[in-house]
Parts: sequence; structure tokens; C-alpha cells
Amino acid sequence: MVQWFPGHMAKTKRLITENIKLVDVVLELADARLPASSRNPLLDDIIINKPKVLVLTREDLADPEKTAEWLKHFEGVGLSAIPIDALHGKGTARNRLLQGIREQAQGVIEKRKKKGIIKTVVRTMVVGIPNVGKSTLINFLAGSKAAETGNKPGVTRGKQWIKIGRDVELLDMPGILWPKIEDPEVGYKLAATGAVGERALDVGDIARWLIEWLCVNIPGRILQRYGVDEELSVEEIITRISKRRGFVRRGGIIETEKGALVLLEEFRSGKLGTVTMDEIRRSV
Ligand SMILES: Nc1nc2c(ncn2[C@@H]2O[C@H](COP(=O)(O)OP(=O)(O)O)[C@@H](O)[C@H]2O)c(=O)[nH]1
Ligand SMILES: [Mg+2]
Repeated sequence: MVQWFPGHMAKTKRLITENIKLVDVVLELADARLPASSRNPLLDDIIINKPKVLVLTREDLADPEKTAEWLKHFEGVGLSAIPIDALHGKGTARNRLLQGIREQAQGVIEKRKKKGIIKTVVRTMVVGIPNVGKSTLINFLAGSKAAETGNKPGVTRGKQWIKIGRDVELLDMPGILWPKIEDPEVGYKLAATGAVGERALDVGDIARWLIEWLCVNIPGRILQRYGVDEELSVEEIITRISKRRGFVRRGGIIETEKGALVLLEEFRSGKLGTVTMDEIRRSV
């Protein structure tokens, strides 16, 4: 098995374990396009007996019908899940999430009130795999550039609490969790959506896998976007996409690597339409 995040695991696990003690509610982030594959079940070993809200990021890029199905599923297993588009979301989305946090914190608040503690601030932290949208969500909730966003996984320096409502505070440092990739299919899904970097898998391989996946699971998308017959072989499809985009060198050599990159970029930014790649399985 490929080691995707060597060296990170022990350190991040320790960081999360330490920080978790300081909070009342954990915000576990998962990509709405991958409500199963972008979660690491090990998190439940780290956050025992801690209320949790599962935040499904990139709601804007996921299939709305499938998101509704997933929400129903999570509700059925007693998990509070809230989809969010932290990039374009407005105050209503923010309030919805704040409300979800308050609901999860109710038990803790009651206990504190019984102990005579009147000032009851709910403390929370964001946890999730690299690139899932942790920094973006923190910024969205904080209403300012509180955390650095970007594609590089990393930890914001210094420990600070950001006030995100009259009664809710958020740790400015997200917990970075590694994805669980035992099944190669999960690896490809994470790579296709951009969750794992191009270092782990070859761009051409990811693009070819994605073409196959799209043709099987959502027929018509490739045809619609690129005008290429989906009955053709994957190799022929990627060649034609590259040709149509003008990636032809002198001598007629077709640069399929460039076509692959364009396909991936367009898929990730939603130009091929909304997509949810995970199906609900009872075991999830
Ligand atoms: N379309 C869309 N993009 C998002 C959303 N949340 C985050 N992103 C993008 O995803 C990328 C990674 O986000 P970031 O917050 O840096 O992820 P982090 O590594 O978990 O902190 C950035 O380019 C964000 O703009 C969302 O809700 N919708
Ligand atoms: Mg970040």
C-alpha cells in the first residue's frame, strides 16, 4: 500500500488529541462529494464522548439529490450533518451551522449551568483531511481572514480562539487528519476531487480513471462537456479531448498530459456538473 502521508500520522494524532480536550464540540469536515471516502474512521477513536457535527464542505460541487440522501442516512445513524458552501455561503448558512453547534453543545451547557457557571461559551475546533476546506470554513465562520487558505496542508501558528457568535468560539488551528486509503478506489476518488496531491498519483492515471468512472456512473457528462463519444476507449477519449483543446505539438503529437490536467481542473471546479462519488452503504 502506498504511504500517502508519511510521518504525519503520529504527530497529527497527538495534536488533535491534545486540542480535543479543550473543546466542547468537534467539527469534522468531509467533502460533500465524498461523504464516506474523505472521512477517516480513526477519528472516532480519538474523539470519544465528544459531541460532533459533520460538516459537508463544497456543497456547491456535490449532487444535491445525493447530498439529501446522505443527510438522511447520517440522521438515521444519529450523526448531525450539515452541508455548507463556505466559498459562496451567506449568513444564513453560517447561522445554520452555529445552530447545529449549539444543539450538540446542549448537554455540556446544561451541566455547566447546574454547576452554577453562567457564562457558557461553546468551544469548538475543525478537524479534517488536507484540502477538505478547513481554513476556508474557519474564515467563513470568523468573517475575516482568520486562517490561511491554500492547497498546502499545514498548521496555523499560535493557539487562538476566534469568536464566531455571541456564544461560540473556534480554535484557529485546524486538526489535520490523514485520509484512510486502503482501497485504491478511495485513493482515486480523493485524487480526482483534489484531496490528495498529484505527487501520490500520476495526473494521467487519475484522469483516465475519472473518465472511466464518469462514463460508467454518470453517462453523458463527458459527451456534454467535450463532445466526445463515450463508447470510445479511455485512451481515445483523452486523446480527443486533448486534440479539441489544441494540445497538439508540431508533427501532430498529441499532448494527452495537458488534456488530463484540463479535465481534472474542470472536474474539480464543477464545470462538468455537480458530482457525488460515494454511494451510501449500510456499513458507513
Ligand atoms: N467550491 C468550493 N470550494 C471550496 C469550499 N471550501 C473550500 N474550498 C476550496 O478548497 C480549497 C482548499 O481549501 P482549504 O480551506 O485551504 O483546505 P484545508 O487544507 O482543509 O485548510 C481552496 O481552494 C478553497 O477555495 C466550498 O465550500 N466550495
Ligand atoms: Mg488549511
